[in-house]
Amino acid sequence: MYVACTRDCYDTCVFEAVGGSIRPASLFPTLGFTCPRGVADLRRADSPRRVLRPYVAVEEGKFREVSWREAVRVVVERLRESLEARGPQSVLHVDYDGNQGLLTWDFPIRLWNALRAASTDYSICSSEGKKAIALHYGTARGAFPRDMERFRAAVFWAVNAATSFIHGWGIARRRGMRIAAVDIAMTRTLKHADVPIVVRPGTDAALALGIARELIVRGSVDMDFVGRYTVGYEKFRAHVERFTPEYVCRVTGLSRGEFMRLVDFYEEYRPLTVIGFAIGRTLNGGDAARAISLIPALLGIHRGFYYSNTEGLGIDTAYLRGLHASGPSRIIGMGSLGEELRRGSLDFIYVWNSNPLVTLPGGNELRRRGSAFLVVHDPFWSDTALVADVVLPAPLYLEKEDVVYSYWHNLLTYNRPVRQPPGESRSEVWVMGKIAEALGLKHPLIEEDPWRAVDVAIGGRLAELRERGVMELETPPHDRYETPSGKIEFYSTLAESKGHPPLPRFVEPPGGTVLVFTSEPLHTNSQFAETYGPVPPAVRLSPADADGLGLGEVAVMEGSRGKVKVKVVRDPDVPPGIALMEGIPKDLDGVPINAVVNGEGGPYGGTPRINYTQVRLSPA
Ligand SMILES: Nc1nc2c(c(=O)[nH]1)N[C@H]1C(S)=C(S)[C@@H](COP(=O)(O)OP(=O)(O)OC[C@H]3O[C@@H](n4cnc5c(=O)[nH]c(N)nc54)[C@H](O)[C@@H]3O)O[C@H]1N2
Ligand SMILES: Nc1nc2c(c(=O)[nH]1)N[C@H]1C(S)=C(S)[C@@H](COP(=O)(O)OP(=O)(O)OC[C@H]3O[C@@H](n4cnc5c(=O)[nH]c(N)nc54)[C@H](O)[C@@H]3O)O[C@H]1N2
Ligand code: SF4
Ligand SMILES: [Mo]
Repeated sequence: MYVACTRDCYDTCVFEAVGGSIRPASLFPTLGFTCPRGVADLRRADSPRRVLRPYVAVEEGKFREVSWREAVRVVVERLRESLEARGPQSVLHVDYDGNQGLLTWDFPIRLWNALRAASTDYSICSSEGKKAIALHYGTARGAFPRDMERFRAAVFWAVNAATSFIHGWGIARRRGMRIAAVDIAMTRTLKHADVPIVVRPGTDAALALGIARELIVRGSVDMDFVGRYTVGYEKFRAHVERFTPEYVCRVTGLSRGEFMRLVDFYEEYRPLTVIGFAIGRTLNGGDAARAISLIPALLGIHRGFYYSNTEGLGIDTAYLRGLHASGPSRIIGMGSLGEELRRGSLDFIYVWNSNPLVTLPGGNELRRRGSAFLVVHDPFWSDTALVADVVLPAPLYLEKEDVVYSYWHNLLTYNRPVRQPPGESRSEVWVMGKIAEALGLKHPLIEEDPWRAVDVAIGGRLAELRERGVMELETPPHDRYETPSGKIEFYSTLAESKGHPPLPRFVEPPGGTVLVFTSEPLHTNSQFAETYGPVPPAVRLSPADADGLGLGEVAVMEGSRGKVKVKVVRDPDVPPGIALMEGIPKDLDGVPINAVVNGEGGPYGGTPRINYTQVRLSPA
């Protein structure tokens, strides 16, 4: 029996389950190893921080245990009131990738779409880069893990793969691939790279366009490939003209030697470029993703990048979410939940599979939400659950049946429970059914059997998957491009028709001290505090900056939204002008760091510019 980890993670490890225990499968690409979270999963399931029963708040932070019947009654009474008094636009569902299962995340969205409730734009993580790359390639799908065998080198660009993507990293290392890595600080990933490149935040678009120009100047472009598989090359060539090595080095902070080493690396090894989701969360981030993704096209490599492969799996998540039949009445940017709460436009908020109070810019406003009613369905007492009006217990991925895909590899897994759901925890589909029933909601989206919907979404292969436990999905040919021209569009006609610049652009960042985030090995986003303790609220600064600002061990960090109090770590691996944080901590007073983080969305997919938050640090 197999179980796949459902966390929001590139790797989607597949485990073999034997007699109530799990071990990482020796299947490619899990390769028999996993991360510190995967190792702790079974132990964590028995944590005292689990929500075991439904609760209704009696006052803030104090809860009364209730039956499911009572909890559903309270939820539905309030939901009906909101719908009747202020319409479905006042009802918001906030859900993300806490569990990537089709029945845990996608299918329950149907309830809210059937009601025409407001939805978020799902922009927090990867949508900026996904939409940006699709402007040139039709979709963002790139190389699958098996394709790594075609490459003898890799560039890890804006991805702390040694920490956040251990199997992609592991395959590159085990295969002895040459490695280049581009980041804003000397991360663990860069320390292990043959060619480590440290740039200033938000300048990657200039670097990528400069690499393109230099490859063109050197005559290293595969003109046969360009002729057969691309359009718009001449316009691109003219566009990159201004990205001279001098200009690129000035804005990125690289020496000429470093810049040329990276160009040499591309020219000599024709590497796979792994583009991290983090790129979409900075200034010029969508444009950087566009420009980086076009480098392999110059070198004659079909889809020589990896960003997100979801669109290459043929899974119809829109169908599961019911978007063919009904949809949200309005969409709220994930970076502007705080503003929305302050405007008082929301009356009822239903959260599952995410912990917005900690993970969304301005999400801490959920603590001061006025009369808005908050319901949270989660396996743990998350920070959002702790301030909710109703808390509902959810089973973990090890405790329910589901179908799980990956945004990196092409294995589809049928998860069966390895252990009993504790207490009275009930699945998302079950809760959705109860709410619909109590509302008296009759809608074809609700009436369709969930497993039938899954079967439709995965192309009628559910019976086969059930039998096999795990199966490899077929992936589309690399040289098929879903653009209007059917080719890679250096000059994007899709961008033009959407009013975006047809060629990737670059605007010089303003500078100042920039708060940037990098992932951390013991937590997945806000999860695992109950197992490994809270994420330390430490900001890493260059010793020169810390001394220059006269900082002691604790500093006040102020952004445009407010202030937080953090620990100061002097770290020679961090360049001046950067405040680097590992993970998504709360500050020394328990205020989420996201209280000061930039919520402004990027132009293509709306992803908040979390990694370009201008801050001021002062002694506490
Ligand atoms: N251990 C662990 N693994 C995880 C997660 C976790 O929390 N913990 N989270 C999962 C999730 S949801 C995601 S989205 C991914 C995130 O994983 P990654 O895609 O690796 O993203 P981050 O770790 O946020 O950032 C990667 C690197 O980008 C760098 N960076 C920031 N701004 C810039 C820039 O302007 N230019 C360049 N070149 N680099 C920049 C940061 O310094 C950081 O080291 O990892 C997943 N895997
Ligand atoms: N400052 C800053 N903020 C960031 C980031 C950053 O780098 N810096 N990264 C951003 C990124 S990339 C992402 S993806 C987001 C992630 O933001 P979230 O999606 O909020 O991330 P998680 O912390 O993983 O929270 C998932 C929640 O789902 C719950 N959960 C797990 N399994 C299940 C289940 O089976 N059922 C239900 N009902 N719930 C379940 C968990 O207990 C947890 O409370 O954070 C973003 N926020
Ligand atoms: S969090 Fe990622 S690396 Fe860890 S078990 Fe899950 S999929 Fe694997
Ligand atoms: Mo993410």
